[in-house]
Amino acid sequence: MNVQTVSTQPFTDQKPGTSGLRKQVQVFRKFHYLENFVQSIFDSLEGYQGQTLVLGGDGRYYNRQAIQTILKMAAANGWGRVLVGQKGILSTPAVSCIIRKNQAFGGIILSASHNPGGPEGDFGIKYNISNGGPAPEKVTEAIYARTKEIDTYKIFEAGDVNIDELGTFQLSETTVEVIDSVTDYADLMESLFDFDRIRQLLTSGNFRMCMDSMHAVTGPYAHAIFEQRLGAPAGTVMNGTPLEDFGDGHPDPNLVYAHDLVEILYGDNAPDFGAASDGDGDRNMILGRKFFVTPSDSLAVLAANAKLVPGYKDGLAGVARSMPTSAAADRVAAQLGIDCYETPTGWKFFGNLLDAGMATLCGEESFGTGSNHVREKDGLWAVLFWLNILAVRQQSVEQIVREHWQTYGRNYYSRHDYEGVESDRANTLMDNLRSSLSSMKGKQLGSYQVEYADDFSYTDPVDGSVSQKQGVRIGFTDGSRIVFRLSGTGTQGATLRVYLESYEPDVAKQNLDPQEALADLIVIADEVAQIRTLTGMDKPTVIT
Ligand code: VG1
Ligand code: CO
Repeated sequence: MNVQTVSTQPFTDQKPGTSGLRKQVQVFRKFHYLENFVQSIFDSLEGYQGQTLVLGGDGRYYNRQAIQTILKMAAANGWGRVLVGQKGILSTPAVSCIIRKNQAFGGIILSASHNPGGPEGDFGIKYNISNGGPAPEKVTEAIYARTKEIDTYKIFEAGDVNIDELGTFQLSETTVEVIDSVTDYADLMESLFDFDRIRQLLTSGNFRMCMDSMHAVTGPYAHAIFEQRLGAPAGTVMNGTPLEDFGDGHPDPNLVYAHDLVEILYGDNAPDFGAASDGDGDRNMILGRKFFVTPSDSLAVLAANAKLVPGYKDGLAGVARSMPTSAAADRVAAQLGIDCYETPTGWKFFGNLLDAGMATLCGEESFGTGSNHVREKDGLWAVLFWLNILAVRQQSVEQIVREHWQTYGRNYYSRHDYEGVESDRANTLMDNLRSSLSSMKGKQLGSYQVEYADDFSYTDPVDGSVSQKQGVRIGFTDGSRIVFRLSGTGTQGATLRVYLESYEPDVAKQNLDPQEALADLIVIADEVAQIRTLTGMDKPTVIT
């Protein structure tokens, strides 16, 4: 057998962040960099020999090369079978679906999600475990520990596998199956949603939608689901061909980066419904005609309407949201008489709750929503969920959200990002905040009184594991809140995220622009954290 054991030296910077290891492409191309990390994943696992690995990525630059390397390393390390998406394409939720369907041992997803791609952009690698979800912290810590000690990796010497055609190949003892990227996932969607009803809506002539795949991974999925299975007219999906540099775009589905879609939905003769998804297909943005649905509200609306959707008709066991996500879902949960869990940022914290049957729907303010159908957030799933609700309720997106606010009140919400802050300055800002926490309780800030101030710590109710320092929260007596944390997905400098939220039960006051409604809190956030002084920026780089 042609297995080579190659000597290598550890890199010191292979610590996985919120969602896998993300670095600039030029870092990943350093000699042995990718190999070291992949071998560290394998070395930290037990019992995978002879088992199945799922492999695919979002199609960004370096995806194809990385797949060839990983296939040969999987063969050298004794995996039994590797299922790889055709052309190397698999969305994050599709990987989760395929792991579960095939009882695979795990999966490797090549993506830096919403970060830009191309030779000058970013690349990333995530490991998912056998439940289909992101590796929990215990696993990522073990991988990181291994990256600091690794001295050899194993690779099978062979020519490249043709991943462009479906088929089965042998690499040493390992079977490589090139599988269709879309079918399993599309079948799962069809099992959850009322496709007949959605088809009626989309072909009725009275309803138009527009889906922006942002030149990223969901293109083939969206074409197959919306245009083929659901009969929407050709052209419904825009930017539907995955490109290595995402057409020079930033595949982050928000009002800033999904501007093509925003112009259409806010333009003349706008369609009824618009949606966008991110680089690896796990996030979504939902728009109505001239109307934006915040991700926090989206989760709450899905929860409140879940019984209208076949896959959820029996109701929800519970809901879960990440800490910075607004409390809109909590209000729905309270009304439904179910639990609402609050977890740290990152999908990996939902896995145990989903596995234990404690939560059915989960969501994050960062445009991520999902359910127990897989163990990842799922962009197209959220779009289909909305379409199913729209088809049943026969109302506009705006009507549905406004009625929701009438019933539950409105949680005004906004996130302010300060990108590219010098790391030292960002750390100083967080340290200062942390040391001021103990004296903050009871303080009057503007017209707000501090009810609590802490650094969020989470104890997983299933396995008891504790995750500390997950973000500084300042909560006020009227339910308003400011949260500060540093991003764990960036690759250059630091990104400070400031999350602002207030609650408005009065229908007459639910029509403000969130920046206006949150204006006082924005000023307070700057005062307590000295944002402008410490970052040297006078305004956020991105507001969502
Ligand atoms: C961001 C979001 C977080 C999300 C993560 C991965 O993390 O805030 O909610 O889970 O990205 O999403 P951070 O640490 O930068 O705030 V994705 O679509 O990049 O896999
Ligand atoms: Co993503």
